[in-house]
Amino acid sequence: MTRVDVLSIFPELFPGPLGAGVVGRALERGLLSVQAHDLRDFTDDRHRQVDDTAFGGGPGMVLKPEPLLRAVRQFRAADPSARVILLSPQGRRLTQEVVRELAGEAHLVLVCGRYQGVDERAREEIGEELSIGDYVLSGGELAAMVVVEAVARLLPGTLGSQESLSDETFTESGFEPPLYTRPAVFEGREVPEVLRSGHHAEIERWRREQSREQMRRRRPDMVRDGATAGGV
Ligand code: 4GX
Repeated sequence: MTRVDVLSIFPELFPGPLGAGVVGRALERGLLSVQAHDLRDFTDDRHRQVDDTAFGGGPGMVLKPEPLLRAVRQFRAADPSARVILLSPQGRRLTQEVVRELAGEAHLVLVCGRYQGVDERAREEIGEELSIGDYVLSGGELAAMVVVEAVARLLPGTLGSQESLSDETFTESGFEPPLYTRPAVFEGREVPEVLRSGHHAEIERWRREQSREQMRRRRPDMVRDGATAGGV
């Protein structure tokens, strides 16, 4: 993934937190570009209206199909290989496996809904939905940022890309082994001897055991005999 276009009624939220740290550096170095577009720029009425009430009644507003699809069609026409994804609690769950898949795409278009959701016809035409988890946000923008952050750290030249190239299955899953830095003794609590031994093979083995043990205890669903599930 080298290019991300985001469609939102709050484009000013970007780059936001993506401007700092590993992703911020990738943006600065031009390894990645994130461009936010204002959905209102794709309206054609005086009031630049992006939402309307729901047929059938009920509370809340719905994003109108015309501006959304005008934007999405324009992105697709400019780049037929662009992968267009709607952030939605009803989407496929984002896992590290999905993150790796998306890192292999050249161009993502992330569509951020607001309100009660988007018109079903727009949703159908977009075709792909992704959820960052089973909870309800008030808009797709933070979810889009989560996707970009997770994917960007796998891009060549970033820290996460080093990790994913190694076979450190457990650390890539987020189950870091216990980490220690100086001092060797803190308030009477010592750093495990093996880490100070200088025996790299033993250290590696200890770290794997620790990561696996933590995963077994806290996320047994991610452990399969000898391997890990959940996409890592
Ligand atoms: N993971 N939300 C989107 C509005 C909406 C609803 C349906 C499209 C279809 C969320 C999540 C999330 C709240 C973003 C509802 N847009 N997005 N918004 N969880 O909760 O991605």
